[in-house]
Amino acid sequence: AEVGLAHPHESARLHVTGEATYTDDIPELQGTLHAALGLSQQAHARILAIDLSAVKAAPGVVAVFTAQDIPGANDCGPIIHDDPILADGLVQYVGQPIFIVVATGHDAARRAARLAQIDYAPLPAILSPQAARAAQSYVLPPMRLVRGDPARALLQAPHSVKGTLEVGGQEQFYLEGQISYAIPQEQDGMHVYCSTQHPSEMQQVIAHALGRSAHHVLVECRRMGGGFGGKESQSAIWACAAAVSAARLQRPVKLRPDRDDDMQVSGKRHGFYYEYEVGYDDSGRILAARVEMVADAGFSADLSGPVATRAVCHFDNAYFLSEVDILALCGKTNLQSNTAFRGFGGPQGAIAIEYAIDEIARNLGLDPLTVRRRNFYGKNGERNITPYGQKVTDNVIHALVDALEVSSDYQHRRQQIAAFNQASPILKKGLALTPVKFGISFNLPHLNQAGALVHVYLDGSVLVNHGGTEMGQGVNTKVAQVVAHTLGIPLQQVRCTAADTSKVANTSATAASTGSDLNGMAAQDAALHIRHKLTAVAAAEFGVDPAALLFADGRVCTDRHSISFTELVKKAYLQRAQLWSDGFYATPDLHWDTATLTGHPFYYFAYGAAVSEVVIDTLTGEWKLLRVDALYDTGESLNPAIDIGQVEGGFIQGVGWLTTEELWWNQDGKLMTHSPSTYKIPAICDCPSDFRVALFRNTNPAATIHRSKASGEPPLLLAFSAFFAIRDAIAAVAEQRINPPLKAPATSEAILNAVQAVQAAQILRAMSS
Ligand code: MTE
Ligand code: LUZ
Ligand code: MOS
Repeated sequence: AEVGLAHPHESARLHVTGEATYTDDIPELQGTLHAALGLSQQAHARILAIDLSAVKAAPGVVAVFTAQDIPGANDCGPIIHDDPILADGLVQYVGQPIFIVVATGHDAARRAARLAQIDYAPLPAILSPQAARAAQSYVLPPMRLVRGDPARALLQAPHSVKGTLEVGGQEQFYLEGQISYAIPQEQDGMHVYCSTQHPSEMQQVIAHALGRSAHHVLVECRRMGGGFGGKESQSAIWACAAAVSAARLQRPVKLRPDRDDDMQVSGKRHGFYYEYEVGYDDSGRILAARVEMVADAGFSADLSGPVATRAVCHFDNAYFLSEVDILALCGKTNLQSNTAFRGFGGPQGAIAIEYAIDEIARNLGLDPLTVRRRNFYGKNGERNITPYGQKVTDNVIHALVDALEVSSDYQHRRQQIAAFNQASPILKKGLALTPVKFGISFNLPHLNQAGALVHVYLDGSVLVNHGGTEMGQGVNTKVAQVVAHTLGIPLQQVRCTAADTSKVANTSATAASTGSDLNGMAAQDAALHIRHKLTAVAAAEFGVDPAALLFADGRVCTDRHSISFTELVKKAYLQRAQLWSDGFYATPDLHWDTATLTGHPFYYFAYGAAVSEVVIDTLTGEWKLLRVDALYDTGESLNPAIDIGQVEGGFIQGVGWLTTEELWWNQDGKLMTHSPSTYKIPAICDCPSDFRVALFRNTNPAATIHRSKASGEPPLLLAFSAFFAIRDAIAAVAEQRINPPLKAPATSEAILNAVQAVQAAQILRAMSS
């Protein structure tokens, strides 16, 4: 049995020795040229004139291309076609590419790109989701989901909380930046090595930009040094620019932006602004909820539609909301076009209800864990319909949270922290347990499909190609385990190759945490076809019923016969049996009505919970994460080592989003935090020294690959516990129950502001009483 074992990642050795080949490590062909992009210096302006003479005259420059030089369509948008490759007459954000410069060397191209003289006529710029809402500036129509009579229920509720919340965006900060290397082939062919989560879409947009057919374009990706959603659609601009240059010059062209350009050009997680109102009873049970969420979509639609849909479908998180009114708006701003980032709107949807629940608990003087529990989806088939109409039939949140409460020693530590805070005027500790329920499947049903190709060679070795891309998350390891298991051979006998559009066609992005679910199933399907052929050969050979055959440990046996897998393969070949096969999978039972925002968008839910303990310094706003206990539901894990890594990584990435990672644009709309010197992702010193991650033992009632569950995105939401632990610590500065007005990211500055706001509110209350 190769599935369920903690095998190391197939590239683990290569990652740590530095031998793993990323796109930039592919040996360059002779004659390779290097491109850089010339970027807009204005947030919103008409381009009056472009003078590129100094760029063209710069040392090493071979060519300069503008929008007019694109042979096909000047468009690389994933769904709505409002994303030009190069700005044509109008710029819509600081950093928008206007021209491509191609030179003999990487540095020469970068230096030359700075020399353009561009005359702009500035237009008014919208730089925040609130400003977009005020101006009614949207990239897509509003989405609204209403169930019951929330307005009446809000009026009738004995209590309510009402407020606003701001949650910032997040840069994906993949360690390997965006990169494409385009190599022209004979007869209009174009081979593009691209660091992308979505080779098929890159193939399509490149063909479109070149005015050629998809069969002319081959996109290949062996691995990414991280994607995190940032290479789902946002790899397109680089892929198209490299391919257009290569096609025009008939020479290989590589485009590898430096980090500053990467961050200025590409979209990030959507920041959100919320207005919420939640009615509740004396026990803390929610009676009605209303929220208006404004996403900062940036200048174009990109994936904002599905992101907003996922936000709508995750506002409930783990809670039953009977009367609810959710309005999601995609604000059009003059900023980078925001895009996929781990969680894909789910974290932004769920944090709003958690924020309100935290306030309800404080208002009632209850432990937030008590209020959370009172609102969970029902255990026994009651209170189990989501606002979008899908029934929650696999709920494990009660058992999971009960287990975590005990294993984390929650109640005892709650008392210890209260005692600590009593005795400590400056340092305050906080504790929070937060749950996660996350829907697994692309919320657009048709994307939930995958293909695979499995070859068995005559020496018994197996080569697998599938529609997924490897970004460090371990999809190749898991898929290889599935194939090895199906054929009953050791994992070392199976190898996965690079994602390649010429092997599996029309793949979906490796996204929505579905990579192993979908491609594991497709590869299993292919391997089963081959196993059936081998079964027929062995059954005839042994003169037994095919059902009596067992494939295990590299052999095919009955209780009286045995042949090695490799011997059997040779026999099958001599009998002219097909020893390779394709495989396909489409997730069953999914439907979604975009008009009413209802249906059955998710095949199943993944659950988890985490407890974080923090200490803050109320004089400086500095803080530290002291201990984290996380429990995550991976069903029958395909690979517990990889899944624990996903939980740890997702958690810490979520902590970065909610604490240190602050995107900051100046008043002209220029992103000033465009490198690691100013944009602070978590480092090892930000990780809790006591970090306990466990997998919740469980089986997936949905018929997923070996009853496993996805682990890519949902653990990011476990970081809510760190944010609410900080809020808990801030609240401890006041004797009364005051809700700290904490925004995300809760930087030290934001923490200090909230501490002072609570102190001021306390003084006011003392004066008025
Ligand atoms: N883990 C690593 N190491 N690197 C990544 O880029 N991306 C995340 C998650 N885990 C990512 C990662 C995101 S956004 C998604 S959608 C899933 O992995 C995609 O892979 P999967 O569907 O195979 O889990
Ligand atoms: N839906 C989703 C999507 O849930 N996750 C995604 O990554 C995605 N990407 C494109 C379109 N819909
Ligand atoms: Mo992940 S945001 O779905 O690439």
